Amino acid sequence: MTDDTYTPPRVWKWDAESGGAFSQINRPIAGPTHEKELPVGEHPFQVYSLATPNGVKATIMFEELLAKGIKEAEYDAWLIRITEGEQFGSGFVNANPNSKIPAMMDHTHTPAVRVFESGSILLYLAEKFGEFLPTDIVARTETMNWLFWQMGSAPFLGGGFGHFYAYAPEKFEYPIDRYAMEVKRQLDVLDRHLAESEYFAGDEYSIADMAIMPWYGSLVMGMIYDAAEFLQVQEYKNVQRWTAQIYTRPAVQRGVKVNRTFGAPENQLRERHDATDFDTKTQDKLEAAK
Ligand SMILES: N[C@@H](CCC(=O)N[C@@H](CS)C(=O)NCC(=O)O)C(=O)O
Repeated sequence: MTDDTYTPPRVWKWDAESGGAFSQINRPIAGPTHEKELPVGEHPFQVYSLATPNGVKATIMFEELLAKGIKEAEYDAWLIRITEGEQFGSGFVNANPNSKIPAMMDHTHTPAVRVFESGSILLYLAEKFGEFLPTDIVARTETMNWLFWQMGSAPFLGGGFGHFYAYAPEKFEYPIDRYAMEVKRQLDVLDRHLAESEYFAGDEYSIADMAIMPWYGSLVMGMIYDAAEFLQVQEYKNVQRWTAQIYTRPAVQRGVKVNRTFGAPENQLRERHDATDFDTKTQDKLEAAK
């Protein structure tokens, strides 16, 4: 133990100046901070998101459905800048009372149905269109096992490891060590399963793969937290094989660009309202960056 260990007071108080990458938006209370309606485009589905690992699960699913020729899955994707507190606008809070991206409205119903939590969005669309969720009870259950595994496990990667390794204002050995151990254990869980199985639910690509790839695939590709060497991600050969297989799918390549505001300009499509946006608007970004 070091000299600067913390003794919690009897009652926790909100210190708005606590620092760290998200200190400006973190609050101990829910609900809206300001009035702001959400925009609504012309398509049946309206997505409100940002291209974080949670956000791209939804846009990957839409692009996969469209790639199958399902025109009814057309969508508008609007940008929600979470570092600017746009998730606390009244319209967004109506779509997701938890103020987290991604959120979605299905306007094929009157009134429109709200869908929040990335896992709920994936399941809703899979059931609505009868795709990427096996009907056989064994394969369907295995899909759900891994879908729910992702929802329960990724907070240890993002909120635990990622927060203390990359975002916290100071580095402390205890939390980094604890969460590095847990993330390596999780990677080993995935690696052992993928040694036996092509995809998470067997030989069919499913919503479980779409949920897990943006977190654990991005981690083993060194795309999040700059932690590839620290976690020795090259050891997880089966996760590497599966990631390469998924990441090269054209629909995945499109989905990860939607609502992206960071990284290479040619990979940023801030809003998506039409399939041709990928050709024109990302190209504009490339030109602007020259
Ligand atoms: N369990 C949620 C997690 C969503 C989530 O944590 N979203 C983050 C971005 S990756 C967010 O919106 N953060 C804004 C905030 O915390 O205020 C899901 O899977 O949809």
